[in-house]
Amino acid sequence: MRLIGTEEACSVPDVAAGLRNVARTGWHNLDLKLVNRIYNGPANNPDPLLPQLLDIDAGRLKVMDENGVDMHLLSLTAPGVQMFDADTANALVRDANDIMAETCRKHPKRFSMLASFAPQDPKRAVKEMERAVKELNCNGFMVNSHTNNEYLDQKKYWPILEAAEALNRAIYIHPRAPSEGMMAPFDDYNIETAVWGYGMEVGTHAVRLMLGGVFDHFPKLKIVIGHMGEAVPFWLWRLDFMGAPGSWANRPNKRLPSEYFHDNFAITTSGVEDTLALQYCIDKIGADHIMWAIDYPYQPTAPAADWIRNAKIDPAHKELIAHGNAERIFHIPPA
Ligand code: 1WB
Ligand code: MN
Repeated sequence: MRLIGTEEACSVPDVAAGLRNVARTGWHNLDLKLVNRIYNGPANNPDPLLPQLLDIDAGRLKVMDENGVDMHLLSLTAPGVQMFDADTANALVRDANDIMAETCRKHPKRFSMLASFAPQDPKRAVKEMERAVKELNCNGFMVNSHTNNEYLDQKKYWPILEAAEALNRAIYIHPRAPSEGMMAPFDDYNIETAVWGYGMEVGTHAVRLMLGGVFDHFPKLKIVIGHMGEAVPFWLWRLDFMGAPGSWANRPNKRLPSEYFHDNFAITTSGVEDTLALQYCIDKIGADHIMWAIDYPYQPTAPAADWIRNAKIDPAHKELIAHGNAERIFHIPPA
């Protein structure tokens, strides 16, 4: 069974150096704890994640080979370029996309890529998105949730959504730590990252897109979220009850949240190796909307690969989740 991991993180030297500089500003931002640990460690004792993030060749291929993983859909790791000023972010994003594209060209059967863009300047973001599809042949886009505490439902970002729809490429919304307005109860418990805060952040982003009426304007726009749907599938019944058109929330959405979720979203399993949760998602949103992912290098490859191979689910569903849906949604040629 072909295995395509769809949320596999990487970095490039200039972005890592840029994050090291950001870590040294003393800016009070919830992502800085993680950025400090990974990018600003002592030179003689770097965080072990850093070399794994930077290796998009032999070392990574070895781990993939040892575990029967056919392909990584690469993406620039969180917080991407979203903590830099617009000019720095734009220069870095081109560099990162070029480097990812180079490794995809070198190993076309092993790597595919989600291109990044810098939402700080939507006009230039659209240019980079167009370049990434037309010149780099990217498979989709990656964005790390909020940018300067703003979400993509805000009108100034709609050109980005419009471009993704026109280019027929999905936007993967990966987590970063919750935005400033909801920092405090995550900060003191150190739960701003994958343990809890990431899911709250992206779940909120997804709800804002649905209730903001974004998909009424961009009906073909595809959004992908990880971590078994960041709890949104579990919440759909209540979202419909409380977030239906004309209901309490009184948002401009024309359809039910679950209708948007079905038509405009797909999820990945990244970091959630829980067969019961997977079966629930299959029953709730359909096996054709779910893709397998490891969350390399933040989670180990062996248990993620063993889990999907041995999961007691319908074998036809398993083929879709392991590779079929990724091939369709991310334009990856079948093996
Ligand atoms: C994730 C986890 C992503 C971690 C990360 O990017 C870090 C994830 C900075 O769950 O997608 C982490 O540190 O556990
Ligand atoms: Mn991840």
